Amino acid sequence: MTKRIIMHVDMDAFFASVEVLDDKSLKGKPIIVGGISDRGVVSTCSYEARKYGVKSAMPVYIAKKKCPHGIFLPVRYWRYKEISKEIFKIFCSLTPYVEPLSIDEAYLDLSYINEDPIECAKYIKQKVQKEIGLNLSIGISYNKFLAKLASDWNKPNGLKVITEEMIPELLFPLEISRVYGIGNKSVKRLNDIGVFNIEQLYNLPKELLRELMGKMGIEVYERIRGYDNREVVVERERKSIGRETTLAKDVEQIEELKELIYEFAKSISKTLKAKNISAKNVTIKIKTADFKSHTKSKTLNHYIVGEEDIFKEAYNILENLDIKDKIRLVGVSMSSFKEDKLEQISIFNSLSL
Ligand code: TTP
Ligand code: MG
Repeated sequence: MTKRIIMHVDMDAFFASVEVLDDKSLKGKPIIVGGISDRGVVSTCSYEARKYGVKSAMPVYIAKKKCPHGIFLPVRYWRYKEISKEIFKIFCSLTPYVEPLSIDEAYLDLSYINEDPIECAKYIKQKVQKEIGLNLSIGISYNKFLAKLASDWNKPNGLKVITEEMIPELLFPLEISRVYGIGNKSVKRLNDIGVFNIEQLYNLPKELLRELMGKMGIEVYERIRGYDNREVVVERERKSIGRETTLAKDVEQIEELKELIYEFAKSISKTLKAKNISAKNVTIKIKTADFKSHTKSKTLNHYIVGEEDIFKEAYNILENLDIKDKIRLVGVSMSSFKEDKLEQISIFNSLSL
């Protein structure tokens, strides 16, 4: 297999950094985001608060003891999600091979880009800083395990490359819990036999690891030797793309829905185009005043993507529905997608910072 270039990107103190972004007076302060009642737990905290020993998943009442002057804020998930979407757009502007891991973290496979990975990392860092105003840490290596380890290497605002020559020595001093696949139970089992760091782990025979951790033991044995063939899995496309709404007033005449269906078609068409796909299945969903649902689908013999086409097909299905009751909800969705070829682009020529 040819050598891969995998990048792991992870926002710094994500929820807390978004809070600072939205209220500049919080900058440089110990921010603790979480359930604000004393019975809640900490979601995350700023690096200033980490100095006092506050960390994710810690009960808030303990965080208050450790950092009494901390600023405790509630979780505003919708806002983090909003920012996350913008960040992922930037990742996707570099390569279509993006695997989201969580709201603030992703793997990118750069193997197919003819650009220097460090330049790519700088590009992402600058773009996220300039367009959003946040920092992130980036790790680059030849597999997922090492790329993730690298992004965590010198957080916050870190950038670390791990090459083949550095393995295994670079890993030796690290605690075994840093190895993907070694959870709390395995840590305990290994500690019990006197194994605390990766060097000690490295010296264990494969068979013993299998006995201790089953199949995962073999994976761990390979991982610390620099073998990890897990692919970057691009998020599967949604099975359908659609829009629906409950009407402000129940509707009797289909014609009254014409404008709305056109709006739906326009919006769906925009999403399809952004995703570089077309679709050949159109579905209309209706809920009548008696709360009964009706759906009707049609599979075309060609793929469509334009708003006019989607509107024509959707409205046609609607007109032919035999609905006697008043309509209280209407929806249009498209499915059965065809992916149009992903074009590999030279980012530095086509996108300016
Ligand atoms: P992380 O990336 O683990 O943490 P972080 O971004 O806050 O800090 P770091 O600089 O170390 O990457 O998680 C991302 C977000 O997920 C985090 O901001 C809040 C949320 N989260 C929780 O709600 N509970 C948790 O236990 C963890 C670990 C994270
Ligand atoms: Mg993070």
